[in-house]
Amino acid sequence: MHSHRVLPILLILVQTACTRPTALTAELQPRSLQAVNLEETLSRRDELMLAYTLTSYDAKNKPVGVVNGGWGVETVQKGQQLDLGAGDKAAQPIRLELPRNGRIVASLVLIEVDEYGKAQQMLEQIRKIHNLVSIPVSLLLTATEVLTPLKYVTAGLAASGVGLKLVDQFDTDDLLGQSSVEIREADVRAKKQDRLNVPAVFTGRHLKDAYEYRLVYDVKLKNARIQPVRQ
Ligand SMILES: [Ca+2]
Ligand SMILES: [Ca+2]
Repeated sequence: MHSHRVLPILLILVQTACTRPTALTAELQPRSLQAVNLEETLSRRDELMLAYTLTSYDAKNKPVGVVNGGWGVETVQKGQQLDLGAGDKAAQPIRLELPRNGRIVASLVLIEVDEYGKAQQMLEQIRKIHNLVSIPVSLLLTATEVLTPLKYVTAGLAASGVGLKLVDQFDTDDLLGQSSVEIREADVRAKKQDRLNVPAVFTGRHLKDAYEYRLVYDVKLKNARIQPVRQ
């Protein structure tokens, strides 16, 4: 007869143990962009877009989630400084849960657009999938070789269903720079670090022009309450 009284209490205990009340969520936010020197000096303006991706891996190093964001197309002149964190030129942040004992890779690419229509088409597609979590295509993201930030971004967009023909547009001519940073859950907990500020300098040559862009982005870690899944 005693077992009837014990059972409900046991059930509650089991439920509590299974439901993790909070989990760490990583948020990627582009902060600022400075056009120190343009890629296209003759026209005196560059048309820019950013594509960025968060990719998460579980404790077994299996890719488990991916989200994408995009910004642009914006025309800039030499010396111009853009605030990407707020205002009418702001870039929208993307968020993804950091798996327990796993990691997240934040990746960004800066593109100088030559085919405006194609770039707009691509950004429209990215806007539709903004912040939607997709299951990554494991094959593309579990390679043993070191992946470039560009590969993370294109794999992320492909996983989210953005047309590969559009993704192919990121040819090397247009790519001004790429940057990645990795956040390991164990490190975050150990150091109690909640924000990573990443300055990236992109330099290179295109024909006779030497360009230089300075991009700052950050990855904030937040405790997010995870809703238990209702059965
Ligand atoms: Ca160009
Ligand atoms: Ca251009």
